[in-house]
Amino acid sequence: MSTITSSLTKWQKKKLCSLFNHASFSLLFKASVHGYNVNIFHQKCNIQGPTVIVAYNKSGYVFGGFTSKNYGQTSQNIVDDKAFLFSFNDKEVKEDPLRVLSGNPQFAFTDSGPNFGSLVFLYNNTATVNSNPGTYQFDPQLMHGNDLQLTECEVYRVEDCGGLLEKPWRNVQWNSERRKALLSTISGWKPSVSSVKQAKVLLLGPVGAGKSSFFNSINSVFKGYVSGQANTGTAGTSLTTQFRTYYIKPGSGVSHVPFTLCDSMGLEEGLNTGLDVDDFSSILKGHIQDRYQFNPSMPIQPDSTHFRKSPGLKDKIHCVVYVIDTCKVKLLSDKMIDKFAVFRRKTNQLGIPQLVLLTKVDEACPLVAEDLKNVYHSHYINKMVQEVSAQLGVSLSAVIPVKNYCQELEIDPQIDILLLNAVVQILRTAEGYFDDFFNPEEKSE
Ligand SMILES: Nc1nc2c(ncn2[C@@H]2O[C@H](COP(=O)(O)OP(=O)(O)O)[C@@H](O)[C@H]2O)c(=O)[nH]1
Ligand SMILES: [Mg+2]
Repeated sequence: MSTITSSLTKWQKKKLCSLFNHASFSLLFKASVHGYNVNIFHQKCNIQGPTVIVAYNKSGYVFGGFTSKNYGQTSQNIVDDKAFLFSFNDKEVKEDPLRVLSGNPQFAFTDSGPNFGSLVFLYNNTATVNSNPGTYQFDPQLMHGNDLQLTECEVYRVEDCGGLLEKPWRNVQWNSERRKALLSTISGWKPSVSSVKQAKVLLLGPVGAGKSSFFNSINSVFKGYVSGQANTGTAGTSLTTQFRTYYIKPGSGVSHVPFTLCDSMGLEEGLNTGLDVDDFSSILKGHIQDRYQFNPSMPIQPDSTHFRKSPGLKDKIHCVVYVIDTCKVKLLSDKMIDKFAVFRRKTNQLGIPQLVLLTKVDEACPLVAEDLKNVYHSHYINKMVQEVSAQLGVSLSAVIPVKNYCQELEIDPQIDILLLNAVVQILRTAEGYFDDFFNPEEKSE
C-alpha cells in the first residue's frame, strides 16, 4: 500500500479547519504523487462524499473549493448550495481565510477536471488552474495572487467529526501522579513465567501507520526527551525491510523495562507484497533473529544465518499489536482487511493475544489536536474505535488510541500518559499469553 501524506503545515491545517465545523480530513489524492491527471483524480476521489480540493502556489496561497456532493464523470452540471471557494496566505497569519459562496453554485466534475465554474483545477492535465471569476465572485489577487502555477494539489475527504461527548468513554487521569503511577505499574510488571524477563511485542500494520514512531515515542518517554532511533518516514513502500528488536533503555525512574518492541516490514495489501505470512509465522515462533533482512521473493529458510533453530519461550512473540492510522480507518480496503484476517488467524492459532493501536488521533480529529485530553471525549475517535473493532473483529476494549511524538521537540506529560496507558494495556494483554502457558494444547498449530 502506498502512503501519501498531507502537505498542510500545522498552521495551514488550522486555517482550513476553521472553515468547517468539527471536521476531520482524510487525504485521497495528491498531485505530486498521483500526477496532475484527471483520470487518476477521478479514480481516487469519485463517490467519496464531501471533499475539499486544496491547491498551493509559490506565492504562498493555499486555495481551493469544498463540495458536499460526490465527484463523478458526468457532463451534467451539479448544484451544491453548500459549496464554497476559499483562500488564505502563509504571509497573512492573522487574517481569517477568504470564503466565497455563490448565489448560483453550479459546476461540473467532468473530464476537464474539478470545475468550480470560476476555478478549474488540473486544467488540461497540468499543474495549472484556470481562473475566471463568474459563478463565484472573487478578487483574483486575494484568491491566488494571480499565480496560477501550482506547486501541489490535494483532495481531502471531509467528514463531520461530531464534536465532543459530554462524558468520556474511558476514564483517564491526566495529572503527573497518574504518569508516575503508570511508570511504576510498568516497572513492577513481570511475566508470570520466571524464565522470561521481557514481554516480546510485535508491531504490525500498513506502511506509514506509525510503528517506528511508536517505538521512538516509547523510547522518548523513558529517556525524558524526544528521540528518534528507528527511522520514520513516508516512503510509499515499506521503509523497514529488516526485522528489528528494539530494547528500551531504562529511565524515568524505571530500572528495568519489562518489554521489547519488534518492528518488521509493513503490511501491504497485494498478495505477494509486504510482510509474508510465512515470515510472520516464523517471527511469532521466535525463529527470526534481530536484523534479518526480509527477502521479498522468499520467506526465511532454516539454513539462513538469522534463523534461530530452537527458540525458547523468551524468543517467541507474546503479544501482537496491530498499528492503524486513525485517519485511514475509513479507507481500509477490503484487501487490507482480508490480509489482517489472515494474520489474525495465524496469531490466534498460536494462542498469542492481540491489541490494536489507533495512531495519529491528533491528525484524525481537530478537537484532539487542540487538546489531547479530548481524546476520550471525541465523537469521531470513538466512532473509529468502534469501526476498527468491527472490521478487524477485536473487542472494543482491545483498541487503544495513541498519539506519537512526531513534531514535538519536548516531552509532553499528556502524550506520555496516553503512551504509557497503551504500554500498560500491552503488558496486561501479554500476561494472557503467559497465563495460558501451562496449557500446551493451545500452543500447537
Ligand atoms: N500527527 C501524527 N503523525 C504521526 C503519528 N505517528 C506517526 N506519525 C507520522 O506518520 C509518518 C509515518 O510514521 P512511521 O512511524 O514511519 O510509520 P511506519 O511505516 O508504520 O513505521 C511519519 O511522518 C510520522 O511522523 C501521530 O501519532 N501523529
Ligand atoms: Mg517503520
